[in-house]
Amino acid sequence: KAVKAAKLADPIKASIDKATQEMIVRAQELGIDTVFDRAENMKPCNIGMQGICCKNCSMGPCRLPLPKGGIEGEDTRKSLCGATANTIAARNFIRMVAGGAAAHSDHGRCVAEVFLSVARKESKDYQIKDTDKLLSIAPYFDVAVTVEVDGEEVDRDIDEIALEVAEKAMNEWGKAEGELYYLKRAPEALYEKWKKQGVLPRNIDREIVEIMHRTHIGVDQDYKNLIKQGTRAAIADGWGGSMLATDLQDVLFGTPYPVQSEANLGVMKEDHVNLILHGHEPVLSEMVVAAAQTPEMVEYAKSKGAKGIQLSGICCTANEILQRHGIPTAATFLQQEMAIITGACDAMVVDIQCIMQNVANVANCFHTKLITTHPIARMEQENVIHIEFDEHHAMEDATKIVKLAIDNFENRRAEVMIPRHKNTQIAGFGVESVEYHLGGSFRGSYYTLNDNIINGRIRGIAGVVGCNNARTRHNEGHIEVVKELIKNDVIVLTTGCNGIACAMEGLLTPEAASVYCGPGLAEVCETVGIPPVLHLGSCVDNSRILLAAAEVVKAGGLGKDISDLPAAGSAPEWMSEKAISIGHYFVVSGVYTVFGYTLPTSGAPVFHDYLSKELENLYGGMWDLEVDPIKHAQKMIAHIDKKRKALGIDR
Ligand code: SF4
Ligand code: MSK
Repeated sequence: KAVKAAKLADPIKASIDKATQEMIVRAQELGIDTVFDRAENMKPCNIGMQGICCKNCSMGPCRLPLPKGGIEGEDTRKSLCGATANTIAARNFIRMVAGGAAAHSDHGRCVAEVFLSVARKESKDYQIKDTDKLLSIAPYFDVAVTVEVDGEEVDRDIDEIALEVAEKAMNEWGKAEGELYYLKRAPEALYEKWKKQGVLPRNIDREIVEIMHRTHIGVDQDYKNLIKQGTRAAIADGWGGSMLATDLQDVLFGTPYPVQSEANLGVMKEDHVNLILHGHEPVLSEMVVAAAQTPEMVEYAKSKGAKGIQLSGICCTANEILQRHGIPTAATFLQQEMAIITGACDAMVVDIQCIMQNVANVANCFHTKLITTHPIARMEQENVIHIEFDEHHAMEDATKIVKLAIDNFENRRAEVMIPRHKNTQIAGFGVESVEYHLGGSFRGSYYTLNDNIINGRIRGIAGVVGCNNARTRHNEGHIEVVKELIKNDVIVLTTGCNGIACAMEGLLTPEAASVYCGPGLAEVCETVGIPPVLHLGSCVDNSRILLAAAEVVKAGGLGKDISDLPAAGSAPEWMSEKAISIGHYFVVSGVYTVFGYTLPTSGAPVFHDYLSKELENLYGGMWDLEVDPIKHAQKMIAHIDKKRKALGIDR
C-alpha cells in the first residue's frame, strides 16, 4: 500500500500545471505518496549523476569524484582496475544508449512481428490500413512494387509486397552481413560521414549486444572507441528500430493526419467509465480503442449506469492513440499516479516503458484495476492483474480488458476528484502532413517550409522532445524553452512528453500563433492554419523528425546535410535512457542538441568536451547542457543563426 511520505512536496514548486498541483494536494490529504514527495525524501548520488561511478564488476562500485575546485594538471583518478574517469563515464553513457536503443528497437520488433503475422494472414484482427505507406517504404528494402507482364509494368500484388517487406524488415534485427536498409534515407553527405567514421550499423541487435561486451570489465578502455560503438547503436535506433516501428505502425494502423483533441487530467469524466492506456506500443492500444468503440461495449457500459466509455492515454501510448484516433491525453509521465488519485480511473492498462511501479500501490488505495499486458513487463504487487496480450486473439483480449473496466465502474469507493483543467490540441502531424499543410511540398511556393526558412519568416526548426523529471519543476523547462523558441520565430517539432506538456499549455493550437509567436512564424501559421508547435507523436516517432530534416535537405536551398540546416534539438526535462539514445542519434545525424537538468558526463571533463566539441568535427552535431530554460533556448537560437549565416541567409 502507498504510504505517506516523511517530507511532503510543495505543489507549487513541484509543477507549473494547475491540475498536477491540485492532485498533489489531494494525494497528500489522502496520505498517499507520489513521485513528487519521494523526490523530496531521496536525493540523488552526486557521483552517479556525474557519470563517474562504475559497478561493472564486484570489486566496485568504484567512484572517482572530481576534486573540489576541479582538475589541476593531469587527471590521475583511477579505479581498482585502473579505469579512468573518461573510460567509466563513456562506458556508462553508452550503456544508457544500449538501454534506450534496446527499448525502442524491441518496440519496433514487436510491431514487425505483428506485421509479419498480418502479411502471412495469421492474424485476423489486424489489417494493413495504409497501402500507400507500404508502397512508399518497399523500395528502401529493395522490394519491387511493379512487375513486368508481357512487356508491360504492372502493379505487383500488395500481399506479396507486404510479405517481402515484412520478412526483410524482421531481418534488420539480426542479419548476418551488410548494413541497415534505412541508412540510405539519410542525406548522402551524412551517410558518407558515417561510412568514413566506420559507424554504419550492421544489424540492430548486434550493436546493442556489442555495447554490453565492450563495457564488461577489461574490454574497451578508450573513451573515443567506446563512444564510436555508442554512435553505431544510436544510429541503429534512430534510423533503424525506431524508424521501422514508426513506418510499420503507419502501415498497420494508418499514417496520422491532423486531429483535434484535448489534454490534461480534466479529460476524464466522472459519469463515464474511465479506461486509461499507458505505456508505448500501439499494438494493444489500437485494439482496445476498437473494442471500446463497439456499440455492444458502449451499451454494456450504459447498462452499468455509466454514460459511456472515456478512453484516455498517458505517456507515448497517449501519443499513439491521439495521433491516429484523436483520443484525449490524460497525463504526462509525472502525472501517472494522479490519474488514479482522481478516484475515477476504473482501469489502467499498461504495456512497456515509463510505467512507475508505484502505480500499483496507488491503485491499491482505490478501486482501480491495474492490468499489465506484456510478457516482459510484469509487476510484483498482488493487486495487479495480468492479461497477456497476443496478436493472434487481439480483439478477444482487448474486449476482456474493456469489460473489466466497465464492470469496475460501480465499485468506485473514494470521492471522485477530477481536476477541471484541460486544453484543446491539434496533433497528428508527420512528414506527410507537414508537407501537405505547408504548400504540398517542401520548396517552391509562398507556403513551403524551405522557402519560409530562406526568406526568414521562419528562423529555424527545433525538435523539442523527451520526458519529465521529478528533479525539475514539472513542465516548466518544456514550456519555457518552447515559448522562447516560437517567440523568436523558430518552429517546433515535438514528440513524447514534451508534446503532452505543450498540449496542456495550449501551444498545439493555431490560435497560439498570435499569442506566443514572433511576427514571421505567426504569419506562416496563420496563413496555413497550423499550430507553431507540431506534434509528431511518440518517442519512436523522433524518427519522423529525422526524416523531416532529410526531406528539407533534399528539397534544396538549405545546404547538403542535416548539419547545414538552421536547426537544433532539445530535451529540457529528460530522464530515461531512451532520451540519451535519441540525443545521441540527433547529434551524430548533425544536430546541435541541448539537454536540461544534467548530463552524466560532467565528472569526466575530457569525455564531456569530446561529446560537446569534437563530435562536431566528425558528424556536424554536438551535445550541450543548459539548465536555465531561457538560456537553453537562446543557445539553440544562436546555433540556428550561425547556420543561417553560413548559408548566406542571415536575417
Ligand atoms: Fe571498478 Fe573496474 Fe570493476 Fe568498474 S570494472 S567496478 S572500475 S574495478
Ligand atoms: S513517454 S521516455 S517519459 S518522453 Fe515516451 Fe515520456 Fe520520456 Fe517516457
